[in-house]
Amino acid sequence: MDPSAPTTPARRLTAGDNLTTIQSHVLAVEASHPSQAGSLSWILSALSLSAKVIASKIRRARLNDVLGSLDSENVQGERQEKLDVIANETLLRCLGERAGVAIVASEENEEPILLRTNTEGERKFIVLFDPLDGSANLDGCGGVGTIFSILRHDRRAGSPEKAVLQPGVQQVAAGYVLYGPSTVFVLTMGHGVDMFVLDPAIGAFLKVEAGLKIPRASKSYSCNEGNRLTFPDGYQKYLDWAQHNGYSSRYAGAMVADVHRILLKGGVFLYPPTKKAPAGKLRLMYEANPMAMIIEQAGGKAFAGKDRILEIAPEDLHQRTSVVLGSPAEVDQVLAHL
Ligand code: P6P
Repeated sequence: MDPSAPTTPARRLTAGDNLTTIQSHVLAVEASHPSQAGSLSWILSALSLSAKVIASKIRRARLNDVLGSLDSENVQGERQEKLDVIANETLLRCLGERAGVAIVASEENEEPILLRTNTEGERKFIVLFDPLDGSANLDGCGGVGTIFSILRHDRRAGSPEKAVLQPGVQQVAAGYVLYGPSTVFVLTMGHGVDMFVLDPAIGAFLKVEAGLKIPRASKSYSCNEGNRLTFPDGYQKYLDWAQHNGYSSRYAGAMVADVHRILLKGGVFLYPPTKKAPAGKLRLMYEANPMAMIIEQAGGKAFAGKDRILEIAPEDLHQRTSVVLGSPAEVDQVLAHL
């Protein structure tokens, strides 16, 4: 026997060795759905790269003095955090280098940005995103996230402003990144919901959950009760009912953190109309629609009042909506009071 031979046999990879990255997952999905073949993998790779860069910036923000807000406001009239701008620029740069992206649209930019036009028959996409959702939580080291929505680009739609205005049912993929105790990437390509966690040791997102399903029911609701007195009556009646029926309340103040908890544990997230935001606060195109696709793909429901969010016909890139989403039984309870 060769004396230089290892004394113990190389450990064989077992099924427990998790080596499914986002890239290999996306290629597998595209292989089993030829209609999507070869189109999304480069775009999702750009989103994965952006998430790693943003996660790195967030984790060292206080050390590198990039916490805190700027004197500027975004198109929403909201104070911008330094990391809002950094996250936005990271996504614009990573997506801008992908030939499959025709248009990008961001919460931080007034207008959509036309990157390239598609030739006849060529498949290109529109990527909309909220680069750093819940960024007001950063100073307190709370959960923040990136939310994205991917639509097909139909060059016959005319201007970028018109091309982006598609209902949520037209999304070909959607998801979010939660920068929490770990960095979690949750993705749907229309065939279920899968979850990946960043392994910083190798710099890859590895699949940890496949085909996530939201619990059918759970006695937990999530809303900013500081606005309760300005909610329409039906929502106030629901909160009375929930509190008389032993429901718990959890609210992180960042949609990604609240929705992720509900996706895994069940419950219902509500952002009703308020006096300050009579149409609701959350943005339809790059917050409500992607989250609604994720929740519905996981077996949940997502409504704006009595309307299914994914069927709302958008009129403006930055239009707002109310949101009730989560476990089907819990969403039904809210709707029954409206
Ligand atoms: P409020 C963050 O600003 C955000 O857009 C969502 O992430 C979050 O769910 C909501 O607004 C929080 O709003 O009024 O409760 O602070």
